[in-house]
Amino acid sequence: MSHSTSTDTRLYNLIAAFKIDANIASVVPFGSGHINDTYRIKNSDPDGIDYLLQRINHHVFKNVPALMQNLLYVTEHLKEKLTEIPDSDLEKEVMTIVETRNGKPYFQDGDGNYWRVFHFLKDTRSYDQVTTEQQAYEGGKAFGRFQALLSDMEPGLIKDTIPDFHNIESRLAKFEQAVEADKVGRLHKVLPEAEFIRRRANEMSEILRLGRAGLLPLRIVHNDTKFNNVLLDSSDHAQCVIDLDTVMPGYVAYDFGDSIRTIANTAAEDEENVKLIDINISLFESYTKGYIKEAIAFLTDTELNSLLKGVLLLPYAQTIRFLTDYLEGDHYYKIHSPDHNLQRTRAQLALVKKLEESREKLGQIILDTWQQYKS
Ligand code: GN1
Ligand code: MG
Repeated sequence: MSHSTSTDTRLYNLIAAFKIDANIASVVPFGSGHINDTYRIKNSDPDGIDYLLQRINHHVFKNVPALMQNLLYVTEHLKEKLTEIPDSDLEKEVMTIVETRNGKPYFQDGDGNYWRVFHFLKDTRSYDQVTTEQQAYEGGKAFGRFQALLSDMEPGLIKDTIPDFHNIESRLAKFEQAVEADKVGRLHKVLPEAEFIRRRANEMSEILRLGRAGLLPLRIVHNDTKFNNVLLDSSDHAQCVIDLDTVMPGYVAYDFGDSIRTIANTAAEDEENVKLIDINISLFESYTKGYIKEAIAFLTDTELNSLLKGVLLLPYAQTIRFLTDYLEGDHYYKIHSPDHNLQRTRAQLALVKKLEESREKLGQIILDTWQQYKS
């Protein structure tokens, strides 16, 4: 194994634990995730396989063996389903997990950190923000199809990797605890934001109530459908859904809402100038078209009606999550400036306001799209 001297030899020792078939040219940090640390392992043979090495954040994902077992089940199921679809390319459309030399899907180092390796998907790209209708449409298709392919998976196989991940009542309770503790003395800076959150608490719990009443089915969903969790090929066609750590039972509206949070926003997730934050209706429409095209295979009427609720809920939940982390002293999300979580909070809050203003228009687009595919 040859490698550049500037690269941490610690990483090379880790890599040696995995069944990697490459002469390594370089190992460099990769991507913009807020939770795990990711590196790309480049093969010196341009035709050989490149790899993705990740340190799994075990403060966030407390049961890594269960998490990796989920990933094995999910990727196997996806591959099985795709073999039934003509022209599928399993290697390109589903993540491939590389096992360790001991046959395990992860490696634990001497410091207790957990590492895993995937095949790197070459000639793909991900975007933090959407710029074209085609990208939005492809994103919708990718997540709709992802849900459709998993819709016949045995839900009991999948363990909760983060319990109550999108449970808004539990998020609100944790937020109130953080307010109460005011551990780092930041509460006085965020009183209007706290008030904004409280005013909407009851309305935003509706998806949970519908679920409890048995009106919304729990399905295996992705739960982290930021647009940068879809890889597109060089001509901007969706190729693979990634970041499967939160694939767990949930409601389809969670995925729809979390996608719209990034896709229809005219600005970045953490935009400092909140005046730039608005809803791009045509990108919303394109995403909705792509999504319903695939999801119509399994979506119930109540689920269809829940999609708009998800559109409001997910940015609202994200506001709470960023603000809670800010109040607790920034232990969950990676931050790039001291008040980053406050900036993120305010940007997501501005997005909720804009979505509230457009809710009727957005609801109509969902219904019209559904009608078009039905007829
Ligand atoms: C985290 O790791 P990343 O950046 O894909 C978070 C999501 C949030 C997102 C906000 C496990 O996702 O839930 O929506 O940041 N993942 C986890 O950008 O908390
Ligand atoms: Mg991600």
